[in-house]
Amino acid sequence: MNSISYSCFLLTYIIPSVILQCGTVPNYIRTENCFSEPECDFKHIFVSSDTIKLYPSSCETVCGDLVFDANTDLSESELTGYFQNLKFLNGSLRVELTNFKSLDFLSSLEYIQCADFGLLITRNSKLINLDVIENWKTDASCVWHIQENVKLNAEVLCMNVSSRYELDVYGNLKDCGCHSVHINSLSIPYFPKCTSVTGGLKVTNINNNTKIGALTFLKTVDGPMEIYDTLMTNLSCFRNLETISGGVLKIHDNPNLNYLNWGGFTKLVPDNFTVHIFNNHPEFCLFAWELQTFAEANANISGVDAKICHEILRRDMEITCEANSFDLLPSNCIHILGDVIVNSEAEKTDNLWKLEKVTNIFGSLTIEKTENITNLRFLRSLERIARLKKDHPPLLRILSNKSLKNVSLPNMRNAPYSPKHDRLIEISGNSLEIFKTPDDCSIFQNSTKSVILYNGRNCTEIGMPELPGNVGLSAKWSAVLLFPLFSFLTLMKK
Ligand SMILES: *[C@@H]1O[C@H](CO)[C@@H](O)[C@H](O)[C@H]1NC(C)=O
Ligand SMILES: *[C@@H]1O[C@H](CO)[C@@H](O)[C@H](O)[C@H]1NC(C)=O
Ligand SMILES: *[C@@H]1O[C@H](CO)[C@@H](O)[C@H](O)[C@H]1NC(C)=O
Ligand SMILES: *[C@@H]1O[C@H](CO)[C@@H](O)[C@H](O)[C@H]1NC(C)=O
Ligand SMILES: *[C@@H]1O[C@H](CO)[C@@H](O)[C@H](O)[C@H]1NC(C)=O
Ligand SMILES: *[C@@H]1O[C@H](CO)[C@@H](O)[C@H](O)[C@H]1NC(C)=O
Ligand SMILES: *[C@@H]1O[C@H](CO)[C@@H](O)[C@H](O)[C@H]1NC(C)=O
Ligand SMILES: *[C@@H]1O[C@H](CO)[C@@H](O)[C@H](O)[C@H]1NC(C)=O
Ligand SMILES: *[C@@H]1O[C@H](CO)[C@@H](O)[C@H](O)[C@H]1NC(C)=O
Ligand SMILES: *[C@@H]1O[C@H](CO)[C@@H](O)[C@H](O)[C@H]1NC(C)=O
Ligand SMILES: CC(=O)N[C@H]1CO[C@H](CO)[C@@H](O)[C@@H]1O
Repeated sequence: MNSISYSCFLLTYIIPSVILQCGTVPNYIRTENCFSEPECDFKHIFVSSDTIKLYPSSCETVCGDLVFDANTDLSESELTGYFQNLKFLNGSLRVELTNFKSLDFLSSLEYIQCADFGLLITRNSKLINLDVIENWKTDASCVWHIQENVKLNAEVLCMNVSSRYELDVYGNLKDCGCHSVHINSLSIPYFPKCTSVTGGLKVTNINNNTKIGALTFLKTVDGPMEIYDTLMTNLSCFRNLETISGGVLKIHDNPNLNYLNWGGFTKLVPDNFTVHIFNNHPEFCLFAWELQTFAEANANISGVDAKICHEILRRDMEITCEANSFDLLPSNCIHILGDVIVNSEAEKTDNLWKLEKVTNIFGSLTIEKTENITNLRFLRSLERIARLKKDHPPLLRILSNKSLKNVSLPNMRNAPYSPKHDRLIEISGNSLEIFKTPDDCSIFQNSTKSVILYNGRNCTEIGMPELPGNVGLSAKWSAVLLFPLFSFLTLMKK
């Protein structure tokens, strides 16, 4: 529902008669995709003893909107006769402020298109039975608003309908409880203090005065989680959240949102989790440990639009350093923000040991043109390399080293992790042979869960003769072309 029609509903709550002037209840306009006979149109929208005579009661498909409200001066049994043939309503349905006990007079209805002002059943003070709507279908985009029907127990309905349609249910005798929770500034006062939510959680239309304390009790969310169209500046209300197991996390269109700032947040499941974060505050940033959480879950972050926040001290007190020259790098870094380059200058400083405790690099790691390094023991604690930038060469590159022969990284648990999700490790142009057989390469590839690009070829191609059209071809050609040039230069020197 858009905000204009929303305010219209609010107005109608206060002064029911305003509905007649309310700009969002349209004059009858035949919806474009309504193809029934014109005699099956209902142009009057408001159902009452005056308009019902014009209702096409013999039609199975009716084009038009139906509103039952305080001015509907017909009983349920009177209405049954008129609506017994109605199967397809290509329009919207609103039932508000009526005295109906049930909507059984619409029991042959199967489909509501739900255009314009949606499906809304609110403030019907006598309504106790809505069984009939469990058989209804609507367009997938339709939100089912069922609110403030003080005698209605909507619990079963929540269970049955929520897997198929989005529900906005609150203020009834019983609501959805902790199942399929849809929170906005109107519904949050009714939200029980759930520690766990099933069937997904949506948070929307929260302004900066809304009291959202009830959300701080949440520890687990099972089902997709989405936070959008709010004015929140951070999501610290979710500071006790520990696990999201719905496969999807979407945070978008929150113009003031700068941070997630999710303290206890530790786990995303299952393995193929997808995270979307976009259209928030232009300076929106993730803390490195939040990116680490996504990396540990190997979540797909191709839809994440964010920077890394500059943080001084992590919540877990682990020391985070900015990438710097090896002379200036502190000696006790556990995490490094930025690109780390190990080359012959770095080698000369004799300070590579400063990397020995580093577990995470939030940036990239390049080991290139070193002279005397034979192995990567100085990276023995490294667990992962992760970054948020979308375009970049492989995050881990081992290029043109002279004495390097063993690239073992015993603690690397994640493939290089970025929105590209290509998991590439590039190992090229080193003087010594690093992988002698496809198996040597596969062992490294499997232990790092990555994809190895070794001198332009994949693991299985190692040792195979090069065929025209292979990936290795360009390497071969450049070798052929460079070799005479190289010998020429060496000759010149002589
Ligand atoms: C009613 O709407 C549905 C979905 O938009 C469409 O498939 C169907 O053809 C429409 N029926 C009529 C009679 O226009
Ligand atoms: C709704 O749920 C009840 C109880 O679980 C079940 O008996 C009923 O068949 C369900 N209705 C639909 C339409 O799924
Ligand atoms: C709410 O947010 C708006 C900006 O979106 C801001 O102008 C206003 O001062 C904020 N109000 C409060 C109470 O923080
Ligand atoms: C997070 O937002 C709350 C209001 O929801 C505010 O009181 C708090 O100061 C904010 N914290 C940060 C770190 O911005
Ligand atoms: C990935 O997610 C889809 C649903 O989005 C699910 O059907 C599938 O089983 C999941 N695959 C794995 C390997 O977890
Ligand atoms: C990641 O998610 C996007 C959709 O957001 C999808 O297009 C892409 O294929 C996914 N990538 C992987 C590796 O699953
Ligand atoms: C490599 O070792 C040689 C011989 O010990 C030394 O001359 C050279 O400076 C070293 N290179 C680097 C980059 O440390
Ligand atoms: C490489 O070094 C690791 C220990 O750092 C060792 O376990 C492994 O056997 C070495 N690999 C080769 C091929 O020498
Ligand atoms: C690497 O993993 C693949 C797939 O899981 C497996 O088929 C292969 O045997 C493994 N290779 C080695 C050398 O462990
Ligand atoms: C390796 O490359 C060859 C040739 O490009 C290709 O046929 C093969 O499927 C690749 N293997 C893997 C594991 O990607
Ligand atoms: C610093 C150094 O010696 N780098 C060498 C590393 O290996 C490549 C390829 O064998 C050489 O071209 C570099 O000169």
